Amino acid sequence: MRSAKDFFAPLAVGAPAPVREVPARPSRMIHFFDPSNPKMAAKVPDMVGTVDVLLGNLEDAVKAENKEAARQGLVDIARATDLGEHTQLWTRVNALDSPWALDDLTTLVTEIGDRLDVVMVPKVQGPEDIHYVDRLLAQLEAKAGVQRPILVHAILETARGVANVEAIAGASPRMQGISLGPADLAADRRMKTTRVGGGHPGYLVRQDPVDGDVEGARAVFQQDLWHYTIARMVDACAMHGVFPYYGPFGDIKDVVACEDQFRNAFLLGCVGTWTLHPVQIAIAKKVFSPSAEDVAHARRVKEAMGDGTGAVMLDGKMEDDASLKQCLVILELADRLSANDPELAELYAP
Ligand code: 1VU
Ligand code: MG
Repeated sequence: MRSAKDFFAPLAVGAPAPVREVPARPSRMIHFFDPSNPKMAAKVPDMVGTVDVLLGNLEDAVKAENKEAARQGLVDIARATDLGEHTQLWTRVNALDSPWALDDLTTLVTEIGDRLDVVMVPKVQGPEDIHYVDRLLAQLEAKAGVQRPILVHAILETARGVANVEAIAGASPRMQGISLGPADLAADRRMKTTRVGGGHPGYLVRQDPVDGDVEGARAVFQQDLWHYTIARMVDACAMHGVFPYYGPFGDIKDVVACEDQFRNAFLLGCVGTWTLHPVQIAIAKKVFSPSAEDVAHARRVKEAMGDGTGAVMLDGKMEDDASLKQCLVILELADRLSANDPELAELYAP
């Protein structure tokens, strides 16, 4: 076990000092693109400023024969694209047990380490995976003269990863966040779904029989397959001061269910989601930006609560310091988003 005193010391001579707090930059949508796909790559410059995060994906969804082209494509895009002030550049490298991960990390950090904000690591099983990446990144940062530490984001997509989620979240000061990876997780758990995220019509609760008539009409309520994992991930992230995210929603055409899934995650504490197709970007922006009504209500509660202690009645409801704290979460988020987005600043204006 590392001493607490050493936790914030660089892991290689010449590497930048670790961050003490994860920068709370907006990351409502982590937009995936395949840097080896010329059509997608061509769209990247126009997406700057319209998404919070552009993520050059090197892992699953990139064909094995395109792995090297994707890696080089990301280097070229990072060098050629002005990302402005408000769009971050992330990557998802290949799994640590794959033949590509070492070259992914080595090439990206030495070639474009100063442009990369976050490295997403798939299929993280436990803190040992983060420790490995932590040390390697420090060595590469030192070699390349990178001035600020590259942060690490873990995907929660194995049963062992879920069992270790608290240890993963606290494994390194580099930890930026964790995303739910429902598709690989479902396979690893031997769930009997065949989808990428979202619900399942078979996972339900049925109303009790009316007057004992089991054949009669009874309402069914579809349940959320992901509630347990998201809630557990949110707690682990909150405990360690890192950010939780929903992951992929594969039914691109079902924009309604996509919005529902994103909103469930938002309400439970997630700060953002992956977007796999351009159509999901506006959904993520809408869901992960608080509504004007919630912001106005939060402001009213703050005003009514004065010094923040005691209890008051507002519209027939009791408000106290606990509801005030929830309102402050909304107001802090609204302020952060408004700083980057004049449209939201206007929407949220008192
Ligand atoms: O109009 P054009 O032909 O010029 O362009 C197409 C298409 O190329 C483009 N487009 C995208 N541009 C930027 N980023 C994207 N992610 C993106 N996706 C598509 O938009 C135009 C319209 O596209 P489309 O509606 O015809 O869609 P396609 O059939 O071309 O592509 C659909 C898929 C889903 C295949 C594509 O969006 C995609 O590959 N998305 C990323 C998938 C991904 O990253 N998967 C890995 C994360 S999920 C995971 O790991 C667990 C399952
Ligand atoms: Mg996966």
